[in-house]
Amino acid sequence: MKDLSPRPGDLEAIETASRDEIAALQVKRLQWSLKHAYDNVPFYKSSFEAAGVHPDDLTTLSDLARFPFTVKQDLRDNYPFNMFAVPREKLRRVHASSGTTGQPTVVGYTQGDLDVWGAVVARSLRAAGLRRGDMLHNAYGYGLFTGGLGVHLGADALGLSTVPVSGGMTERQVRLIRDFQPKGITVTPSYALSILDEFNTAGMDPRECSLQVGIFGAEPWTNAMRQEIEAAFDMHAVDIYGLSEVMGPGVSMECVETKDGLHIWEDHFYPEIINPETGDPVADGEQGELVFTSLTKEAFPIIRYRTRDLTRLLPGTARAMRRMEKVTGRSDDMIILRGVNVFPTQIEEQLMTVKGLAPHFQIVLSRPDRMDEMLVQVEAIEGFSSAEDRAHAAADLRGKVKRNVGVTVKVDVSEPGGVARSQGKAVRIIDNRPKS
Ligand code: DLL
Repeated sequence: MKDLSPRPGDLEAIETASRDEIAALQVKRLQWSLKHAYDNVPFYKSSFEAAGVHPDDLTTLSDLARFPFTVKQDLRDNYPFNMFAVPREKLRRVHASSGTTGQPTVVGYTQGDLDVWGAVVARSLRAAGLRRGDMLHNAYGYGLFTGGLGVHLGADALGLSTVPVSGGMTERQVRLIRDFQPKGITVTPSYALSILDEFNTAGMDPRECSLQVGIFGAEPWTNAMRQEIEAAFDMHAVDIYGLSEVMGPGVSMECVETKDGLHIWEDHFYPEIINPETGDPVADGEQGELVFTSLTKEAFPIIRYRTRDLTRLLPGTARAMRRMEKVTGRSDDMIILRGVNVFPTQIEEQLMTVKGLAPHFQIVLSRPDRMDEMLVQVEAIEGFSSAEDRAHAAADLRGKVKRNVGVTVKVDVSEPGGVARSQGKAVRIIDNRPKS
């Protein structure tokens, strides 16, 4: 793999600032953001008042813990535009969640917000090793989802040659990578695996392609998956994180030279980790739920937003700003199977160590006999798909999940191609349990 580390002069001043400088900037920006939200969004005025706090009460970073949380339901209750702090005409962009699980949530951006978003995504792409003039194949979906257009903004700000291919039409993805020779690809890790399959189907060696770095996010993925993708493509694989409510992609980013968790762009997004049960902040280094407060957003300030993503905060390494550990899962995705907490990423980790299995998987939950059951659907790779090989792989995976995750599961190994493919965010859990 090529060395993509930054050269002297590549970084912005804030990326090497002292903790004191960062904290001073955060206090100033938090004061602005709390006041902006309170003065312009009736929801925040009433939620602050109900909690007995006023924006003037914040004089140090720890005062933030006195302010109330914001949760997804608050955004739904204020559908579509009541969370905005600027008149509708000041919006230059609106994005929204797909709304498949209820009322969609809507977010908005002023021109100033789009400029900041472009700047943090540009910083993220640079942390991945891309530089002005490089070509980027952007396979995140374009549309209401923030992935495609968010990355595109940052790629423009950095000065990349962007191919806005979006998700889907996998054959064409491979053809364009072959013909255009991009240096980087932005895509969900699960869709990257579909693209990888397509390389093999087309009889092309992915290790021979031009890609030097893949920038993967929008869904959880493991370090085991990183190794698999890096080996298959002979390229770096780095993690990008974000969520629409806070901005979109580019809230935090892993640096290609260290690959040790994601640096949070703390000059724009203030992170906290809380105990999800009590809501109390926990110390850096401790696991819990990630909470964000926006520091500079104009159209859609967000105060103490509970992401439901589970991680912990770690000190900065390649950059001054703190890191968050790779997100292992969302509290929403946690399966409680006979008293044991299981995340899909734990199944992924085990699956990657079983010979003869492809990295695609889905988990089907059912309750045949008042007891929950988990079926892991996986598939064999070519050359390992005889009935005997598949039975062997199933037993191996079952044993590993039992020993290392602590739960008994059923495993179904299908022929190659048997598991549904993702073109964006993978659907990992199919819940067929009766709704209680
Ligand atoms: O997924 C934004 C994004 C686009 C991030 C492209 C990175 C790349 P939402 O659709 O609002 O926004 O979904 C946000 O996706 O709360 C996490 O649960 C999950 N997520 C995003 N990035 C990662 C990641 C975009 N790197 C939700 N690792 C978040 C694990 C991630 N989970």
